[in-house]
Amino acid sequence: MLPVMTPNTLITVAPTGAESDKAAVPALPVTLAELVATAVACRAAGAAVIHVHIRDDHAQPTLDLGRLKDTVRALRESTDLIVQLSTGGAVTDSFADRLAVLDATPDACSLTCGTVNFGDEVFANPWPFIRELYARTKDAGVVPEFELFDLGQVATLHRLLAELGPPHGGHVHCDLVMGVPGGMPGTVPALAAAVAALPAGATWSATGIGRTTLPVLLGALAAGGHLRVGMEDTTSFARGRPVTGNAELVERAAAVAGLAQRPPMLPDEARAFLGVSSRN
Ligand code: KMH
Ligand code: ZN
Repeated sequence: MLPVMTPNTLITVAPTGAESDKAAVPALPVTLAELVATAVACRAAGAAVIHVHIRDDHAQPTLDLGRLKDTVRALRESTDLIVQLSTGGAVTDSFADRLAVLDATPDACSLTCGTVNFGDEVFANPWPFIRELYARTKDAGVVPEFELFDLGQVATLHRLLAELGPPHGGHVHCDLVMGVPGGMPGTVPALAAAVAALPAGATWSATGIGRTTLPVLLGALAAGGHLRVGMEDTTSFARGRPVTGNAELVERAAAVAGLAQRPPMLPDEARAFLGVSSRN
């Protein structure tokens, strides 16, 4: 029997997030210029997708539509990365604003499949919102990435696909977000349980928050999965050593993927893999 070929590694960078404070984390990219510079560096280091949250003039998270459109345009002008906008935003964002993110016409978007405790907060994703957002991704021709913070969210993903059918592009790709206080832990048993429960044919990435970053990265590669890294998920490179920039997290992920004989996918390869149409 021929060995099963495991594809090259899709690396997504999540450079900013909505939670870290610029004053506490000076290397966090919060302006458009900082985001573009980060995107260019991360593309050179091996990223194929960028998961984008933006900030306002005071470095606070925002879903301002004009800024989102400017961001999508600037990222497309300066890189060939797949631009994935966050529809999760910050825990304080309204459902209406989160739905309107699609009007910025990204290539892809995140789509979280359930409500989860999020530290002392709640990241709210009730079923009617999930359903509406998914329906709109199909209408808008935006490829969703299903964000799964817990095992129960995998069940909701099955329900979504059963009721509304496959996503735009036809391929189901998930991201396991592990180690959020309130979600599934960033451990190999939790990773294995979540992967075993995914829909047939789905592919997946994983990211571990904070100190679970490295165990999740190593476990995901060993299990044939893909990687998300970035300062949205960790601001420490090693114990006592802050991250100096997103590119070093991508470089490390690319190096380990290379050691695993699964080097990083280029953006064009990632477009074909995820069902994202090419730009021209
Ligand atoms: N900032 C979190 C509340 C996403 O981007 O879709 C939600 C989040 C998920 O980061
Ligand atoms: Zn996010």
